[in-house]
Amino acid sequence: MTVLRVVLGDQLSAQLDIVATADKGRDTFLLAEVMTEANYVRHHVKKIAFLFSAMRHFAEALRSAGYKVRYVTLEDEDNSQSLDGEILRAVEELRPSRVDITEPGEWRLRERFESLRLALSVPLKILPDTRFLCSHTEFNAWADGKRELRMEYFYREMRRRHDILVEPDGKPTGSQWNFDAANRKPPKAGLNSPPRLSFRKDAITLDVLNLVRRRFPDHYGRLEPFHFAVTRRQALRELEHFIKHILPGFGDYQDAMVRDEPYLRHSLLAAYINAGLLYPLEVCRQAEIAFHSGHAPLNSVEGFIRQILGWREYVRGIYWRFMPNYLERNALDATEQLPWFYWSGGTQMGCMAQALGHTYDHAYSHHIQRLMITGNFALLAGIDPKAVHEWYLAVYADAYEWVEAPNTIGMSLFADGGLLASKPYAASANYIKRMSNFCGSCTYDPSISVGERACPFNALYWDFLARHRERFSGNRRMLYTYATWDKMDAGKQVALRNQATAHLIAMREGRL
Ligand code: FAD
Ligand code: DLZ
Ligand code: SF4
Repeated sequence: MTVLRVVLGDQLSAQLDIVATADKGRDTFLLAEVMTEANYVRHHVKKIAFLFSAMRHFAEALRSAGYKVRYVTLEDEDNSQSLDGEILRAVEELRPSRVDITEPGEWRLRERFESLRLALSVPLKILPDTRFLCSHTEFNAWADGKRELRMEYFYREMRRRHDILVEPDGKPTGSQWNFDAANRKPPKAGLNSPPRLSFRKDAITLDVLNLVRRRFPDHYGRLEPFHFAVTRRQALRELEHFIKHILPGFGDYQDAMVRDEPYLRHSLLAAYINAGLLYPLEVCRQAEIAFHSGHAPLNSVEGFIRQILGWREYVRGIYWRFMPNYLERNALDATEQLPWFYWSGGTQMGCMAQALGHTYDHAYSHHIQRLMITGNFALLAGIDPKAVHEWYLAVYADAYEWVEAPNTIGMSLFADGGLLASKPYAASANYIKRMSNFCGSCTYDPSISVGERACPFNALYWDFLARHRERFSGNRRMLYTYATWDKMDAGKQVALRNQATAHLIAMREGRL
């Protein structure tokens, strides 16, 4: 039996069964660069370049290991420019007895492959994606019958199941499951990003950069400098660098934001884990070893592992459990158009300009900037969740719908009505002022709520709470906030709400 083995751009993992069970003599791998994947959203040019270069390097690695590979480049004359088109074409030309594919990370593609079955003359087998540490069945078994799903309890079970930071008696290492309280320090003076690795561009990457420059001139983002790892070996060096030099300080300043410092103590590993160059379990194990060897403190290691073993697996579970209608959710009836400054970066709001600038330049901004700056603004301003979702999916090198959509629609915008988060991540300028040094050089003043120099986050925050009073005032975690609102005199409340309307008008007119 000869098998056509399809590998998608975010499945570049030799440990997957699609590779591990291949027959070198008989089977052929298919990898295809196609326009339908490259432009179903206006992907950041760095993301396209990273994936195409990583795909080409992965194909080379397979060839050097003795496998047959059919690699279709974007500019190949006969390229049908869709994944199903390329599978059909390969089946026609190579006449395999079966097509195997690892399940895709997005609902959209799974549907396409289900339809493709009908068009194919040979069977199509969809293999599970075993890189994840919780299968669909395991997630559903955990979630079934629960009134409320919360990441924290899922995470504890994952720690036990994979025996990570768990003592022989089943108790958590350090006697606590979660050290988050220690990980919310505001930035200290001079906090900056330690030096990061930058990888030499070889001929493959240079070719890809030229291709992207030529074929995606109207896509979002700055292409160069381009410093991404594009092979597993390079990604492993990035992991080693992180564990050795950065992980020890990961926890303390996890939530801090600093002007012109996009990375701080974050790992930058999501793009590599999501594309398959690193395995989530090996990343967690390396972090755990760093704790046991005394190299990194527990608040950093536990905090880091929680993001991967907890959040990453949890959001994937939520995505597949609640798709396809998850993308349609709009529990807060948010209908504002996405302001143009999300793409252009042209806003006077200093914090937004910083987060948007990092995003444009690096196809990256760290979690708190995504959640508490760009996400928070979209939440407060009532921007249409679908438009926000499409933006996040396009602009980050690590963005794939299975992970991006729950983070955006659920965590950030509360558009899923609280499926993912127990309360909205809504914050006024107070939070941003405390956790960053952005406000010092801003046109707006974080301590002013009404008037010309009023920071938009203030009135928009109170207006958001007032607008959604019915939904949130009974939430135990928001009682104090509503009590503060209720204590304000009526004149101040009206002034704040009028100011919020003025901010929204300025936003629509591109003056914010
Ligand atoms: P670190 O801060 O170093 O964290 C370590 C690792 O933990 C990450 O590499 C990632 O694999 C994992 N992780 C951390 N937080 C999360 C989370 N909330 N969900 C899932 N995994 C997590 N992450 C993506 O991988 N792709 C996305 O498209 C994406 N979109 C997001 C959109 C919004 C609105 C928000 C608020 C968050 C989003 N995240 C997304 C989660 C998180 O912001 C990124 O994983 C993280 O910023 C990537 O940078 P890093 O590798 O330096 O992460
Ligand atoms: C994101 C992406 C891009 C930009 N291009 C390709 C491509 O040309 N070929 C391919 O196989 N995959 C690509 N991808 C990744 C897919 O979109 C990804 O497999 C789905 O988003 C599912 O996670
Ligand atoms: Fe952002 Fe407001 Fe601070 Fe300016 S003053 S940086 S808009 S929080």
